[in-house]
Amino acid sequence: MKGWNGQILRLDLSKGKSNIQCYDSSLALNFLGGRGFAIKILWDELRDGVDPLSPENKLVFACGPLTGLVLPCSGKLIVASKSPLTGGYGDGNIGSWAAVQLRKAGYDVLVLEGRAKKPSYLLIENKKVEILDARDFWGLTSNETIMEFKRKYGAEAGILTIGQAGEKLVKYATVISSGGRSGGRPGMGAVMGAKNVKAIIIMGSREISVDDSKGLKTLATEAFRSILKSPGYNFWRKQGTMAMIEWSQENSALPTYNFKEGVFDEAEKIDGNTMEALKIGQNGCPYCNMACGNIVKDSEGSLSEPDYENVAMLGSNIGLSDLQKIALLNRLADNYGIDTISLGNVIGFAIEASERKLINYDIDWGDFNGVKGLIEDIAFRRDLGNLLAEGTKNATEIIRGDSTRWAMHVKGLEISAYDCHVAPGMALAYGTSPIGAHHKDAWILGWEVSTDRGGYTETKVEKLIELQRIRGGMFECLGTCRFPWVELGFELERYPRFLKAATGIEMSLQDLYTIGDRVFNLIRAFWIKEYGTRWSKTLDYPPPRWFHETLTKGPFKGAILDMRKYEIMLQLYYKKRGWDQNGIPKEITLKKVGLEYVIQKLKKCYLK
Ligand code: PTT
Ligand code: SF4
Repeated sequence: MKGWNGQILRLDLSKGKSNIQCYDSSLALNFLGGRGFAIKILWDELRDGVDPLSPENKLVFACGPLTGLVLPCSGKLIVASKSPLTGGYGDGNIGSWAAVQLRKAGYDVLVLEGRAKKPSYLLIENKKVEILDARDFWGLTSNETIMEFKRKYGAEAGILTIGQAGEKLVKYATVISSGGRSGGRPGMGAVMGAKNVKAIIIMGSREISVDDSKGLKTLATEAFRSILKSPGYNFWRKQGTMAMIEWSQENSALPTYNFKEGVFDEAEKIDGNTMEALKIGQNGCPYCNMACGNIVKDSEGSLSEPDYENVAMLGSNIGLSDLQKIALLNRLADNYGIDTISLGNVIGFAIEASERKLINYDIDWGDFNGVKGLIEDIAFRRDLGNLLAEGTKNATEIIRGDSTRWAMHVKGLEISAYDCHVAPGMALAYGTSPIGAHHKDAWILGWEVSTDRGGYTETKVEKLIELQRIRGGMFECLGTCRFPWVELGFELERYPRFLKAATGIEMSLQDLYTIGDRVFNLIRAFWIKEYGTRWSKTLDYPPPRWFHETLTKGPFKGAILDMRKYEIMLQLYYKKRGWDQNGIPKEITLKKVGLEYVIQKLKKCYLK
């Protein structure tokens, strides 16, 4: 095969052994790579009901056929596992030189199995694979770990690491890669910590073999140029995702006070313009000329890379309006290796619980020092931090009262930074996201705002499925960043051409969407198999707060989601996906997308 390396590197940490598995073209043609490979491996190999933090769970790092090629934004890697936060399928998309190096070392996928006997790090250098003692590095922040390993193995080494939160099994700990990139919101860092793996160092020296290297070069040159020439490019380079603060504020979607409101009175103090004034540098993933990482100095003078999600969740959502202080909290999250979205949610939840006197803990909106201390307590699982380290959904089971009404999650994964009081389509995107409440599979909000904001329409359901096919399907499987398309209007038609030049295989966009549907159905089957009789369509509902509490300010004052209409839209979504009224894929659908082998297991799990 060209384009794909055709090899999976497996490490059994319990036995201290590695082996290389060659896979055949049917895996590549049916699942493409990245998320497709990850869910196929987890479906085929995990025992039903496996404890996510046990040695039996597997942690998969999967590249796509475009990962690591000199093409725009191709340095992306999927990190996936059964999630300790949600109990379902979990993954994240991380920009990293480790992605490029893994492909150059000759592999498309790395699978970690078992558990190392002592804290370890993995050294992968082409065919040489070693499990080494990491006791000297255990307890270091992610940044310290990366610096140490860069000193030891050189600046070119691809590095993936966890911070202290991963070591302490915080349920929303992430994997951090060099340059402040973080991935795997549903606790992929905790799975790595449970395997006793502090870091993975990857160095490869092979050329990734492609079908038409000359053709690929021509396409790449054109593509990089087209990004540079796009009208939005200069502004994007100035603000990146931070421009979204102003947009969300204008459109009443900025999460404020634990998603009570969609506007924040002090939004200007935390927006992209304020960030521009503080900006001292720019960072990016491999082979990217968009470089969306904005570097600022935080309130202690250290460097931090605030993105929209980080600032909204650790700013307006917790009532904090000092951007440099927010940047400091963001740096702490990166250093400890904690997902900022879940973190901003659990902190907002804790402040609200304190306000309602459901917990005996003194913390208020915008209380920077209190929040800073709480983040440390979460990372090290101290006091209240130990409970919050379990995530909002689990915390409601201890805190009780009416806390389930304002615990902002779907299926256990905390909501990303878009309020949905007036966004039924976005609420459905969260409800049906394959990993719990994340925007990555279908950020329909922009389209919704510019078309039919309040509508619960069939067109909206169709748009949502289209976005899930492109974002959650095609991009997550190809192994490239979606931002050139999302932010700068880069044409989707370029991707089948890249794929043809890389692999020699001709696939239309429609073929790629069909793979996306296969992947989506297999992920859904995974959830249902794991949840068994606990599965219910209400798991596809957004949090009750948006149905029961109106906005009290902003352009949509008084607005609320309508549960009856949401249910109608959800049923329409199921129908279009070929799922039954409980959201379970029908036999005919599974056959249509080539997942016949799933049927028996699904029936057994759901009916038992
Ligand atoms: C992603 C989620 C996001 S989505 C953000 S900001 W965003 C937060 N970033 C965090 C961070 O930083 N540090 C931290 N400790 N926690 C963080 N949690 C949050 O994680 C990310 C970019 C972004 S920035 C986005 S939207 C796009 N996402 C892509 C995607 O999902 N797929 C794809 N093919 N391309 C994408 N391009 C963009 O990549 P998760 P990254 Mg991330 C520091 O990982 O788990 O998916 O959560 O990967 O390399 O940081 O790039 O406004
Ligand atoms: Fe990474 Fe941003 Fe470039 Fe995407 S646009 S590859 S997230 S730097």
